[in-house]
Formats: sequence, structure tokens, C-alpha cells
Amino acid sequence: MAKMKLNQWHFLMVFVLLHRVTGINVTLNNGGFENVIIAINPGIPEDDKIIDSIKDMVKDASSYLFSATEQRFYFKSVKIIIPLTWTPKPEYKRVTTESYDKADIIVADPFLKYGDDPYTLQYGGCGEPGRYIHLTSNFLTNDSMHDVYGPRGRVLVHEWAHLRWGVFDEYNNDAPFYTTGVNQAEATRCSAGITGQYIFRSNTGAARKCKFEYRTQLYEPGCQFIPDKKQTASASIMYMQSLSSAMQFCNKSNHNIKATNMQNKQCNFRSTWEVIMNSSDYASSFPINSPPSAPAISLLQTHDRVVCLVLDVSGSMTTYDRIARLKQAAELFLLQIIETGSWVGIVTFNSYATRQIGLRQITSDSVRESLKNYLPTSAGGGTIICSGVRQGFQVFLEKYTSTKGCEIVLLTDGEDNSVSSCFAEVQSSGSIIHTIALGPNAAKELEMLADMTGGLKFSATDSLDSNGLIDAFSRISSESGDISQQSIQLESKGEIIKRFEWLDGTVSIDKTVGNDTFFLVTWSTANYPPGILIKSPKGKRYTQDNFVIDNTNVRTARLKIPGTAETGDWIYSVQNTHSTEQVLSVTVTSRAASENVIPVTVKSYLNRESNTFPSPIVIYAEVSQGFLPIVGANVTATVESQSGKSVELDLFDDGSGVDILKSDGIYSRYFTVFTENGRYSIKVRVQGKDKIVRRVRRQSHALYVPGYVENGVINLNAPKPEPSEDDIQTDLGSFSRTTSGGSFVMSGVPPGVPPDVFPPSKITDLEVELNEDDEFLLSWTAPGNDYDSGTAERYEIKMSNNPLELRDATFNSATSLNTSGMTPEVAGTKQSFIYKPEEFPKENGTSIYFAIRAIDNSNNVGEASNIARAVLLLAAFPSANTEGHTTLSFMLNQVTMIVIIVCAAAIVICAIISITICCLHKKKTRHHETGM
Ligand SMILES: [Ca+2]
Ligand SMILES: [Ca+2]
Repeated sequence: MAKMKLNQWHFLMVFVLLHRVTGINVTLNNGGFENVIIAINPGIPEDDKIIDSIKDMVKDASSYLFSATEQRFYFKSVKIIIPLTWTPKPEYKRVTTESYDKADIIVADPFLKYGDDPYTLQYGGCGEPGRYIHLTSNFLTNDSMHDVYGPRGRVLVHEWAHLRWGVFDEYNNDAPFYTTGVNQAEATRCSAGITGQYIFRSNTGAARKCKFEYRTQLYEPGCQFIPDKKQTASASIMYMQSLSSAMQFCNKSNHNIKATNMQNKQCNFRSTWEVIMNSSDYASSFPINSPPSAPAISLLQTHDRVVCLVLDVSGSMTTYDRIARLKQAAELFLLQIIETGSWVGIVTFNSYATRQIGLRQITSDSVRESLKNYLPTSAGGGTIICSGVRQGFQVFLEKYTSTKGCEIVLLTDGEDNSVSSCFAEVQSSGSIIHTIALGPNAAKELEMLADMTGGLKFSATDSLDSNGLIDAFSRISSESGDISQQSIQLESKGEIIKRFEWLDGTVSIDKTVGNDTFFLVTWSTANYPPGILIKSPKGKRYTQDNFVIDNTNVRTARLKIPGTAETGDWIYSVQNTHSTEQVLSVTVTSRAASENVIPVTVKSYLNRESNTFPSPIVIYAEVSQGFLPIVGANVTATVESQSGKSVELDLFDDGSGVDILKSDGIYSRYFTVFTENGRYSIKVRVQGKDKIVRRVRRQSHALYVPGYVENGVINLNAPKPEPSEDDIQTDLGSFSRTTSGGSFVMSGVPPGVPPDVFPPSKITDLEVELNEDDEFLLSWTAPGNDYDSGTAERYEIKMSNNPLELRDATFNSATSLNTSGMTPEVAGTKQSFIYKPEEFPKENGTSIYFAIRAIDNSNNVGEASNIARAVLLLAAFPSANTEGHTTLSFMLNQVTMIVIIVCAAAIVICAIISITICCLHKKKTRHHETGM
């Protein structure tokens, strides 16, 4: 008994400590990171060199990390997940709760040809963990990559700092230089003590010193900073870990606050080491005296997917039509979602559990059809969740010697205070439990089963129009990384429809999907199907006569489109032919167009899964094709509280507020409309319009080193291979996607109408430039009254010569600008402000910094913004200068050429006029030439 209590406490602690967006497996134990998961994509051909390279990389990374963190952190244990497609070996253990989808580090093909840059997907702000690190197999096996990225272990530490501690790059390919004074510029780097030369490489490969541009006060475009191979500066790893001297993160004393990089922007000029020192990892660690032992590396292999549905048939399932809705949704899982080749069993439970059918392999549609006959249709009795879970384990053990890596889909609507009694068995089973909480009374401990096993968590309400139960089952795909086999939800819509009225909609099927396309129509009341009309892009019509109809109380009509569904807009209309209103719903699922096509997908994340009022929830949606971000889509999230109240909001990829990067395919938004405690579920809908552009993700990479200066000799690496524009920009056509974003649990919401406690969000895109009239032009995106919704009441703008003074702690005491007369616009609007200083600082090359914050009508004060910098350059254009002259005449020559080309084209239309213009222009040009 005492032992059980201890276990429960332990699990509760694990539950609390692991509540992070990512790395649910990683734990920190006396400075050692344990259970770091590195997963190899099933598309990578078998190659033992990859495994050997990972082992070496992790070993080197561990000792480098140890010294870089002042002997605090190292890698203690790492698991490598080997795909099912590789030949099994005795040393490969069976995978348990780990999966490709949940891995910290993934090894997969590049998202574009030549895209071997190691990078970390970061979507949170400073100090927030990232999603995963992506390494290519070429990076791991091709030793020439050493020249450009440095030793692999060091690269891993650079990326690990992004992933684990939310620090950012200290170089910047988009802003590689910054001005330090009149006609002076420096490379964006940390520390500023890193020495090197400024070199321009022409197309022929010849190298020369870079020219300085007076207009921009920076080096010419294409100029590269080539570091000396031998350095005395020991920082920094987030700038160029490849330098042998780079043994440190930049800290408070050597941090370069002038560098125009993401670290300064995102972390308000704090050094990477200061951010790491502020982490919970640092707080729970201490310096270790002796060097750590080498990391323990184990090899695990993915196996066939094995799933057992464990379904609640207690008495309460008879209410709200739950048992029929359960059958609707579970049927969809069996017929449309579960991947071919998987094994499925079914268990039902009330006070005791019943094995409905043991594991059967999905080898054909007829197996799918036969399995659905084992789904429950009636309910009664009590609720003992653990009995169902234990029976699920038994089903696995009928076929396998171990329950490791098997998945339970556990659906319950009931209260049961004995859930914790099987925590120990669940933990030691190595199985994954996905939980679906149906209705408002499902056991509070339910989510803990998912948390301790790495399962997915869903909640569905009894309001039918949200289609929540179907969405939850649609989302439970294989996590093996084999995306071409997975079902993808294209549409999910439910509405209360009056009699004889219609539920209409359009589903855009794009060229990346189309196999196994199903239209599923459900209705809630009538005992006969609604009128259905579906029109394919080429005009082929399908009616209810083409559907397979289940007229029992399950109420479904299902149509499978043969072959690959036509690309384009499919229009559906469903009519309520019943005499009273009822809920109609349409769900469309499909799979990749072929094995070789990577489909467009949407994944949704939350900043946390249990939340206390008044902290906001942040919803993220990642829209991508493989690793390629997709920009320009319309993304909306619907958040539904457990009593069925729903709020819809648009997510944006505009780089303002909580969206840290513009056009990276991650769409984000705050959510604060908390009306009650308990579970909230999230659904994300994406509609891509024509001319969607894919872009390369450019942030949080390891720097591609252009070369080194060694003993005065410049040794350049091969130029970085760039993907062609055709690869980057593709017109995908229209596409539709929906997904369940899982659920979070809310507590501390006050009863009644809550007071306004939500401040405007932090402005993250403040920019300043100095115009020709010596005025500072500030611009930013307006925050809202409650983070990024509504309208704030006023702004405060501050300026200083010292950026550090503009951070929150000292914001109040900094010099204010007079902002009277300026009012905030509605959230998301671009705003600007002109500031003309009465007395201009005399010293040329001075940096002036600005920051802004917004305040709402309840006096809630927003966080201080990013700090924007302007440099005073009063006489930037010298009147007589050889290089200036060169530039000018070059421009003239270009004008002449353009005019001649235009004339040549225009001759066909009107020869006389064209010649006149040419002559006139010629004269003018000649005049210039002779005059100078
Ligand atoms: Ca974004
Ligand atoms: Ca407010």
C-alpha cells in the first residue's frame, strides 16, 4: 500500500515536470539529459554509417556541451529509433512509448535538394523550447560537411541550445553587417572579438576585398566575413561553433549587443548564456567535478502498428446519443484512418471489461468491414477504466510477448476515482494510451494516462455540430513518420440544419492527396438519410444512391471515391429532408496521392496543456509539405469549452506578437476567452488559396562557413549550394485541411464575467529608420486589448542610448517620447509614428534605441517591445569619391540600356516616336558623359 502511494506520487511528479510542448521523453538527471530520442525517417535507405555517425556525434557533443556549460550538462542516455523498413538485428530493442513524431532529433531527407543545413524548428519566443532538430543523412555521412559546419558534435550542441533553451542564432544571413560609425561596418557575430576579413567572391570564384556602400553604410551585398582560423575569442557556439576556439556561449561580458541578429531581437539583447542561466534546467543543476561518462546509446526499432480500442459502455453512454456517436467515430477509424498492415483489437468496459475481438491485421477492406461489427451498440452499468486498460493489455499479450509500443485508444465519459490504481501497470507496460474524454464528466486523471505514456489527448463535447468525436478519431494516425500511409482530414463540418435547408461546402483536393478519399455524412435524428449531392471538379455527380448507408441509429452515409480523386474543388450539398431540425455533418479524409508524393499537412501545438487563469494559451498551427513551410494560407482555430461554447479565431504568420517569425509556415495566436474551468478542445482549419508559395526555412540553422583565413591565406569553401527558385516556389493550387489540435485543461477561471486582466501583447516587430529630414520613423504592428485581440488604449514609447535601459525593469525611467494624439488601431494593423528630436545628437555614428509598449483601458500594461536601433549618419554621402563615381556612371549606363531595349520593342508599334525618345535620351546621356 505504501509502495503504491509512493508510485502515485512519483507519477504525479513526472506529470508535472514533463508538462512541456516538446521533449516529453527527455529528463534531466543530475545534469545528464536522459531519454533523448533520435529517430530515422522510414524513407531513408538502410545505412549503418548513419548509426555509427550518430553515436560519434552524441559522444563528442556530450563532452563539448559539458565544457560549454561550465560542467553542468551532458548527454547521459540517447535512444536511436530505427525504421521498420531496415533489416532487424538482435541488438535492436522493441520501441516502447517513443516514436518518430515525438523525437527530439529527426534524421530525414532534406526539404529541398542541397538543404543539408542542420536546423531546429523554433516557434516559441526567447527561452521557449523548440519542436525538433532536423539532420539530413548526408550531413551525418558525408565528411566534407565538416568543412562548412564543423564537427558534428559541436553542431548538435548548437542545435540543442535552440531546442532545449530557446536561444537564437548570433549570425544573420539576412542582415550580415551592421554599422558602427561613419563608413564603418562589422559582421553580425558574437563575440565582436572574432577576427577575419571581408571578402567578395565573384561568379568566377575570384576573391577580392569587399567594397563599402555609402548609401547603406554597409558592405556591398554578397560580401562575406571570412573568419581567421586561429582566434583568441572563445565565444560563441551560437555564432560559429566550427571555430576550434569556440568553446563558450556568449555571456554578459562578451555579448555583442550591436549585432543585428535573432538572439538580440528575440531575447532583448540578453546573451545566450544569460538565457540558459535563466532556464529551469540551470536552476535544477550544479557544476559537476568529474567528467561524465560517455552517453549510453540504445537502438530501438519500430514495429507493426498494434492498436486496441478500449471503449466505455457504461450506463451514462446511453445519454446524449453517445453510444451511437461512438460507433460512428470508431467506424471511421476502422474504415478510413487506421493504416493498412496495422493490427487492431476491440475491448469494451463498464464495471468489468469484455474482449470483443482479438488482434486482426488490416489486410483488406473486408477485414475493416468485419471489425466494425464488433463495435458496441448498447450500454449499461458502472465505469472502471482500469479494467478496460488491463483487458487491452491482455489482447496484446495474446499475440505478442510484450505490450511495449502497443497503442490503446481509450474513450470514456465516466467519472472513476480509481484510475490511479493502474498507473504502475500502465507505466511498466511500455504501451501508449491515447485518451478521448467524452462529455464534461470524464475522469480528471484520464489525461495522466496519456501524459505518462506519450499518448494524444482529446476531449469531445455533447454538442454534435462540433464533430469533436470524429475529429479525435481522425487524428489518431501512426506516429512512425511514414506520412504516405497516413489518413489526412480534409474537411470536418457540422451544423444544426433546419428542415429542408442545406449544409453546403467546398473541399479543395490538391495534387498531393487523393488516394482513399472518403466522404462521410452523418445526421442526428431522422431514420433515413438526408439528400446528398456531391459534384467533382470535372462535373461528375454523386448522390445518396452512391453512398453506403447505415440506417440504424448510427446514421452514416459513406462514399469512397475510386482510384485517385480528381484535383480541384469538390462541392457538396446535404439537405435535411426530415420534418424537424437536426445536426448534419460532413467529414472528408484522404491519403497521399502516391508513395512518392509528400502531402501537405497541418499540425497544431499548444504552449501548454494545463493552464491556470489568467495565463493565456497560445495556439500554433504548422502548415507544411514535409519540411517546407507553406505560407499565405487562411488558418482558423475553433476552441470549444467542455459545455460546448465555441470561439473561432484566425491564426497569423505575420511575425507580430506571439508569431515570432513571418512567413515560416507557423501560424500563431493567443487565446484568452476562458468561460469556464475544465477541458477545452481545439480544431484547426486551413484553406490554401491559389498561388501558395513554399519557402525555405531560414532560421535557427548551423552557420554554413564560407571559408577561413589561415596564416594570411584565404581558403574558401565551395559556395553554399542554393536551391533553384522553381524548387522553392510552387503553385500548389487550392487545398483544404482540418485537424484536431488536442485539448487543454483550464483551472482558476473566476465565476461570472471575469474582469479584464489581459494586457496587450508584447510588440515584437518594432522598426525604426532615420529619414532624410532627420526624423525617426517608427513602425510596428498594433497589439490588442487582450494580447492580440481587440484594441489597446494607449502607447508609451521610450528612447535611450543604452538598449539595456529599455527592458521591462527600467522601462519606466527611460526618456519618454510625446505620443499624445496617437491612438492604437485594432490588433494586427500596421502603425507608425514620426519623432523629430528637438536637439539632434552631434556625434556621428551614435546608436539610438527605441522601445514601445501598449496599455489597455483597464490599465493592464503590456510587456516592453523588442528594442529597435537607429544609427545617426549625418554626412553619409561623400561628394567626391572614386567609388561613388563608379556607382553613378554604372547606373547611367544601365538606364541607357533599358531605354534602348524598350525602344527596340516599341519600334514595331510606332517607329517615329521611339526614335525620337532614343535620340533625346542619347543626347542627355552624352551631355552627362561630357560634363563629368
Ligand atoms: Ca510564423
Ligand atoms: Ca485587456
